Formats: sequence, C-alpha cells, structure tokens
Amino acid sequence: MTLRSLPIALAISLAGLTATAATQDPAADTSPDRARANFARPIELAPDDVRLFAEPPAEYRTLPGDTLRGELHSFEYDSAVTRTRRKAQVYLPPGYSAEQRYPVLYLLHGIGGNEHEWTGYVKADAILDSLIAAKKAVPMIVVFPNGRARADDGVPENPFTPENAAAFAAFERDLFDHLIPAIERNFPVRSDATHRALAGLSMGGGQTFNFGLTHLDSFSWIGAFSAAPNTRPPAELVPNPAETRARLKLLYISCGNKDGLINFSQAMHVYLKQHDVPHLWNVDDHGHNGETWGSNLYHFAQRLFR
Ligand code: FER
Repeated sequence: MTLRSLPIALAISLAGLTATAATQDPAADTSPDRARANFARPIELAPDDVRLFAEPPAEYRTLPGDTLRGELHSFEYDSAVTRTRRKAQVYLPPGYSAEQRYPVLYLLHGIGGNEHEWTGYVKADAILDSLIAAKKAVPMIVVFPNGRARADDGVPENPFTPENAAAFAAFERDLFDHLIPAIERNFPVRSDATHRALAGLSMGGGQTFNFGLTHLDSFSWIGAFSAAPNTRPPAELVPNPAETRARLKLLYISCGNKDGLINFSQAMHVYLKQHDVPHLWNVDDHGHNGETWGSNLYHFAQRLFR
C-alpha cells in the first residue's frame, strides 16, 4: 500500500508521522543499537527521489600523471572550545597564487572520520584537482576540519556514543569562533558569505544543515550528503523560508537510495518543497559510502561560486 493510494486526509496524517519519525536523535540518545536501527529504517522512495545527475566519468578520481595538482597542507589553530591546539587540512588548488583571493569550502567528515576522511578513501583532492584543472570548477581553497570538537578528538573505537555525538554539536562554536578566523588570518580566502561554502557527509551533513541554514550570513552555498540523525528538524532550521530563499545561492542535498538514513534528507526535501525553498535533491543508487560522497562532491563542486 502506498500513501498515494490512501484517502487524502489519512495519507497526510501518515505522511506527517513519517516526517516526525525522521526528526533528529538528540546526541544523548546516541548508541550502537540506535545507529543500527537508524541504518535499518525501511526505505520508501517517493516520486521526487530520483537522480538529478549521472554518475561521474569512471576516471573522475584517478588522475592522469600530467594533471596539474593542488597541494594539501596541515594546519593548526588554538581553540577555546576544546582548550587544545586543533588540526585541519587545507587544500590549495592547482595554479594557486598567494597574490589571489579565493572562495573557500569547509568540508566536514562523518561520525567515524577525521580531517583525513575526505582526502583518504573519498579522494576529494583528486576530484577537485581534475575539475579545477579542466576548468569545470572555480579554483577554491578547501578546509577539511576535525569536526569532533573535544580535547581527545581522535576517532573513537565506538563512535556511537553520546559524548562523540555531543562533540560534533560542539564544533559549531569551534568553527565560527576559532577555525574560520584562523583560516582567514593565514590563507588568502574571501570572507563574505557569497564566497564561503559549507558541506559535509553524514554527521558532517547534519552539521552542515544545522550550522549552515542557521548562519546564512556566513555561508551562501550549502551541501549535505547522506545527512545523519543529528540533523535538526527542518522547521527549526528554516523557520522563515522567504529569508532562506533570498539568501541562499545553492542548497544541494543528496543521499543514496540504499541508505537507511535517507528519511532525514527526504524530510528536508519535502519541507523545502512545501515552502518553496529552491534546492537540488539528488538521489543516487548508492548506500552510505564513499561512492555517493565522491560522486556528489563532483557535482556540487562544479556548481559552487558561480
Ligand atoms: C546514527 C546513525 C548514523 C547516528 C549517527 C550516524 C548520531 C552517523 C553516521 C556517519 O556519520 O557516517 O544513529 O546517531
């Protein structure tokens, strides 16, 4: 039985229930059992839940030897949130010149990752190198933070704990009060919202929704890939759709149709559509893995800062 075959009033109340079931898990509720249940949620695809973009060409993250390469730097900054010196990676694009000023993308990792997740198995730097070298993406600086804002920010053996989830929420103040100012003191990045983007995968996708949609004065370009249950309810993040509509340049949302977490992104898409907030909603054929994250970075990066 599909919702659309039901009498309309019942269908609406069931659709409401589905949306309610997809609202956030507070950090305090995080546990391995809860995560297993979230990943095992039944996947119900609606007519809108389809691909917007084809898979990238097969070689999109294996570079020919003659491709102009960017550079990855390790960066450190002091944080009053963690009371430690924290690490991030910074990508400088092919053809980088310290005399120019660049737009900047902050790209956030998942619950079991750190500042190396995107450049590790997802190969974000290779994806960006080939897009920028081919002039399919605007040259940009990309910051890969460690989004687990606590003194011990290493990858925990069991990431599904309230403490680890709370550290992802605590990253909001670390990002705005410490990391962004430190990047702006040390790299030639442009500092207005129209030249700043925020994106992330899974927990980093939830952080992106939570911090980005509530700080449109800081980020005009937002991308959430396979967002996790830390995503706050859409009505809390977009209480004033007209303002969100006016300030956003791009809101890119993606998820694989084999990912049990898809209902968090579906609920966001449904809310945004109901409230006429333009966004891209790309549902591909992947699960919760690097295939969908690489592919969606490839599509998102080409649309940034244009
Ligand atoms: C959960 C399931 C998945 C959860 C977080 C995740 C906070 C995050 C997954 C990831 O980042 O890959 O229940 O609770």
